[in-house]
Amino acid sequence: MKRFAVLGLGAVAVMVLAVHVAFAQTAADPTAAADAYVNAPHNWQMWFPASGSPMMDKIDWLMKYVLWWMTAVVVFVGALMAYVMFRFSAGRNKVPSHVTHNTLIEVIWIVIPTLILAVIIIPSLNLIWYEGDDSNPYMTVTVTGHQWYWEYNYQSVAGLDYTSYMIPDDKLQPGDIRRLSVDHPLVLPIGEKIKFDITSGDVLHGFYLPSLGVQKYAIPGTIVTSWTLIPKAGTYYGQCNQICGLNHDAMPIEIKAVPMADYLAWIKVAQANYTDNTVPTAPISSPPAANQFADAAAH
Ligand SMILES: [Cu+2]
Repeated sequence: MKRFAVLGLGAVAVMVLAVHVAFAQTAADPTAAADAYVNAPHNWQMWFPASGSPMMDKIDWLMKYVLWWMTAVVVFVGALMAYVMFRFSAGRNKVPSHVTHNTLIEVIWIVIPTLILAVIIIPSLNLIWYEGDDSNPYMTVTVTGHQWYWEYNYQSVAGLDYTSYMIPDDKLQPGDIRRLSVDHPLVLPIGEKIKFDITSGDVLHGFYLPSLGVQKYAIPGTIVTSWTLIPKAGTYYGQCNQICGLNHDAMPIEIKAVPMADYLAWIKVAQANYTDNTVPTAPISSPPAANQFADAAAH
């Protein structure tokens, strides 16, 4: 009997410990939900990355739509040229025609391309307007490019302004992605419109999020806006795509998109941990030169 009691107590203790560990983990990392889906480039990838936003859905659609029109035009013009080269070659067409005008055919070759341009320009303009409509966002983040890291300032959360550095190769942890993972990712709630005020603290940078369809210059002294809406919890990556100096390749963008409750929980953690992180005294990245030469030596 005594033995059973001891076993029972032991089982309860194990359960309590398990629950405690589970809660401790959730409490420690409110962005854990973003680990379930990782939208990152992979080897031999073709086409665009998997879409992570309605804007990217529309870009993807327009690209394929225009590609079909282009294919039709290339096939038609190619076939016409092949026919003309065969049928009217010097050997087969000894006495060339002197006809230089044909009103009907000239009207056709102006009207048809005009119609093709019209059916392309209408969805193109719609997409441009859609992309430019950053009205009524749930929140706005000021994104500042620096040589060579990003700074995220949450306008709706007083004091929440932190820097985001790439994790150097020698500090990668299991689960990190080389050259894409960062120390402090940009955390956003899913299903809400997020506006970006994009600027730079020094030179031109590029705020480029391929899977979300966002690509804007970060220009010193001015603010360029964009926006996104991420329906699915996950981790999304981007990179600076404007040559901005020695460590241009070392300023990736990592976004953790999590449910609203997790986002609100993360804000509390971030406010406690990220205070006064604007000017890092000891950035996690290796010094530029060492980082760069380490890379060169690895090849
Ligand atoms: Cu840059």
